[in-house]
Amino acid sequence: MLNQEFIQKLSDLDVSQYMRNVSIPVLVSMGAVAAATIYYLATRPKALPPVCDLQMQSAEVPGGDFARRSVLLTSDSPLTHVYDDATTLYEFFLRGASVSNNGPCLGSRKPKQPYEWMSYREVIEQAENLGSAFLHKGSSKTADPYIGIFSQNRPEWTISELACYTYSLVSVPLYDTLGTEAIAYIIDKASLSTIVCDVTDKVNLVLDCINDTKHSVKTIVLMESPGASLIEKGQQAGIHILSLQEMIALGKANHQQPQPPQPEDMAVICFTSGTTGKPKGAMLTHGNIVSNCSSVIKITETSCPVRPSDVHLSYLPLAHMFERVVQGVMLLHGARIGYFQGDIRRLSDDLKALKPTVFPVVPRLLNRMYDKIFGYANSPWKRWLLGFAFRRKHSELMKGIIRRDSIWDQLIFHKVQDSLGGRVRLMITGAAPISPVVFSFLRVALGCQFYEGYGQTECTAGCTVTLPGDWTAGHVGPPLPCNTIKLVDVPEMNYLAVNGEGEVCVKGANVFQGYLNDPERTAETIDADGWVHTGDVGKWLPNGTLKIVDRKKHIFKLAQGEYIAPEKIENIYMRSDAVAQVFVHGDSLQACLVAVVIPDPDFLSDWTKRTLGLQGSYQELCGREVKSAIMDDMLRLGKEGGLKSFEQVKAICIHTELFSIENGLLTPTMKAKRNELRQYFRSQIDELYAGIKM
Ligand SMILES: *[C@@H]1O[C@H](CO)[C@@H](O)[C@H](O)[C@H]1NC(C)=O
Ligand SMILES: *[C@@H]1O[C@H](CO)[C@@H](O)[C@H](O)[C@H]1NC(C)=O
Ligand SMILES: CC(=O)N[C@@H]1CO[C@H](CO)[C@H](O)[C@@H]1O
Repeated sequence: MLNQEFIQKLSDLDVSQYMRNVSIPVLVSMGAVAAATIYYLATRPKALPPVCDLQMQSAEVPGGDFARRSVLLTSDSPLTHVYDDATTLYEFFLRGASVSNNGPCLGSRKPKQPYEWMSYREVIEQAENLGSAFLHKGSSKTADPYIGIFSQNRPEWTISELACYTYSLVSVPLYDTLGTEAIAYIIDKASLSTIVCDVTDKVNLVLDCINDTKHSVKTIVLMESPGASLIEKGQQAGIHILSLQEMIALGKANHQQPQPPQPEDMAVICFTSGTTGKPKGAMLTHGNIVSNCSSVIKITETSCPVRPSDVHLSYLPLAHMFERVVQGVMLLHGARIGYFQGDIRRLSDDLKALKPTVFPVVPRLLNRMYDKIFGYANSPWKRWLLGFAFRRKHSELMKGIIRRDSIWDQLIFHKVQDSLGGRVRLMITGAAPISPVVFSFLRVALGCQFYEGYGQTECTAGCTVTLPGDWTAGHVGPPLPCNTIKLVDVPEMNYLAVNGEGEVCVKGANVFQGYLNDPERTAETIDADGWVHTGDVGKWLPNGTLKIVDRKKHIFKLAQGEYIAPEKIENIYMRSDAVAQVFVHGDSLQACLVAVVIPDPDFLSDWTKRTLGLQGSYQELCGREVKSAIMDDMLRLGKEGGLKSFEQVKAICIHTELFSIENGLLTPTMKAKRNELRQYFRSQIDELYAGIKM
């Protein structure tokens, strides 16, 4: 759900300065390094205590299918909520208002201005008015509960969402990377009658989607003032277009008492698109989302409790459950949510203005930070120093010490910490796997509690998360307290539950209610006993944590009978600075693998200058001479990453257009559409194989 452009722009965070200012003169000799080490050892603070015995982080549930649960639970029944007065997202806001004593709730800023805040009460009041207007326009819990929200993250998004919850209505996020066809499908599938949009372009997009005569849309609420021509265009399609302000005034004049939801009532229909077929609308209840939030709270309650003084920067798409859960945790505790300006290129400026304490991230952003830090450590001395500082702080981390005030922070890491505002104390990465090397390095460099979660929309974003105290990388932690996990045999890939390996299946309070009006695909995902089958292959580690090792679907046999999991190989090759994207291909008719490689437009010229002494434009460099150098680099990384020789590619070709959602080669969740890629590159692939045979 994170669109391509968005993710690419994440790389524009102002990390370029990190290494330029390393105070080299301070550390002119080894003697100084030794002195610094002694100072650092002398000032070392206390360790953070682990939440449980780290040697056994999950427990087997009786029943014979080797399912496991969190050891933070005292019984086998999953956690549903933490606070008795907060069992729905509506109650989350009320509790936030009370524990913060009506403190600041949602904030936004204009360019170069400080953040301006709305209090909890103001948010709740606006939401009541907006929700009353939804009812006035004909929405109701029983007859017409779905409200579309089609907007970037901003306070009005959250107000619209709360307006739904206040009257037991259901929010249905839309996002533009879905494409018009999918949006039209969703509007129809959910029979949306009201859609809240942030800008005129999105209203036009909706109007384009539904321009046949039969459609469900009656009202479009625009967060800005609609122009006369837009209103007229709406009228022609039988749709009333009005501004959010007008809508709120309408609700104020027709105010209704809140009709709060129950935990088992629907809260969100979260549409996700798979690698094939139409989008699927996962139905999530208040109870689902509350249970997931509660797990996060349970896990961090001693090590890093969220308080009203905490601040979260909202920039990851709200259409994604990951961000929604983080927001829920903040609101419940009366903390503040500041929104980015809507332009990811200004994120670094927003970070400095807001100084968040909680910062959720995605691996792509972390990879870029890591690459840039090392990219600017451009002399052997700086690299050595960076490595040395990392090892010192890492050994401290392994003893449970997390801090930002060591000599290494003052000399080296403070730049990267300052680029996030300097106050971040809690980070979570999710949505995709992160390399252990990058994760460990940034944990050390950022000096805050930094967790990795794993999961999918069908279990409200998460089903495992790493625990406080376990600062090792290379696993995704034990099951959340709100769900159990079992691994199910995948015999064709030789993964067996008795060996602690198999397809990850999840059951618990966070598991969704099925896909909206889609019993067939619901049955494919959630079995009769309530287990969601994720398609990921996992392995239990001896200390009860889960490691994701494979994917069930994308696997094939080479001609000689060896199984290949191409995504694993691609993830390894992608660590090359020169490589932005790679598609590894093979099939059972071939004895070896080939790949299509897209060199990295941002990094290729640096890389060729460094490794080959070559300069030139991207297009020039992508000519023949870089190909073999890139392939050598990939093979080197493959070897380091433990690939067997048949898992290494035998030939590659260079392509210069990134795979994207727009050109149909990626899903809106940024996963490769392997069938499409195979067809698209058919002739290149055939040529590569022909070249190998000769
Ligand atoms: C509907 O949209 C299509 C494509 O956007 C356009 O070609 C067509 O003229 C539109 N029809 C109406 C009735 O507006
Ligand atoms: C848990 O086990 C894995 C694999 O054996 C290991 O890498 C990791 O360090 C362990 N975690 C802890 C906290 O010991
Ligand atoms: C935190 C969150 O986003 N919610 C999910 C629910 O549970 C885990 C815990 O964090 C997943 O990462 C997701 O983390």
